[in-house]
Amino acid sequence: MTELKYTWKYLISLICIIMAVVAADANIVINEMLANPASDWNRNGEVGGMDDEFVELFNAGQDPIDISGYVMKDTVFRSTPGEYTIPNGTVVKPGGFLAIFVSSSGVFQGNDGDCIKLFDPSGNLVDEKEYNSTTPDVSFARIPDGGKWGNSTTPTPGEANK
Ligand SMILES: [Ca+2]
Ligand SMILES: [Ca+2]
Ligand SMILES: [Ca+2]
Repeated sequence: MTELKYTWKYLISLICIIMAVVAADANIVINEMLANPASDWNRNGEVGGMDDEFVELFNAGQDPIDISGYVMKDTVFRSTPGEYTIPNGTVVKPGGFLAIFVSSSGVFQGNDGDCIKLFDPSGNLVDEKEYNSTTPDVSFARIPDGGKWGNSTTPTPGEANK
C-alpha cells in the first residue's frame, strides 16, 4: 500500500512537471516584426534593411522563461534561410520583451513576403508569422501584446505594442 502511494505521488509530480513545461513553452510568442525599416530603429546611426529589421519576442506568462537554445529562422523566399540560436543565459521576464535585430541574428525578413519561425531547443515549433507584403516602417504587431496580429505605424522594439 505504501509503495502504491509513492507511485501515485511520483506520477502526480511528473504530470505537474510536464504541464509546467508545456505551459512555459506556450507563453513565449513572436510579438512584433518590422520587415521593412526606413528609420534607425536600433539607434546605431545607420538606416538599412540589413540593420534595422527586428523580431520581438514576448513572455505572455506568469513566470520567467529561459529561451537559451531557441532557434529563429526565416523560411521562405530565400535560397539560404537565416538561422539564429538564442544565446545561453537568455531569460525573458513575465510580461517582458526581447527585440532581436537582424544585425545580430542574420535572420532577414523579405519585403515581398516571408515566414519567421521560432523553435524550442527540441525543434518544436513555438510560434510563426507569415506575411505577403510590407509597408516601410509599419510593423506586424500583436495588439495587445500576445494578442491578435495587426499592423502598427509606431514600431516599439523591446516595448509594449501600440
Ligand atoms: Ca526586409
Ligand atoms: Ca540602424
Ligand atoms: Ca513591441
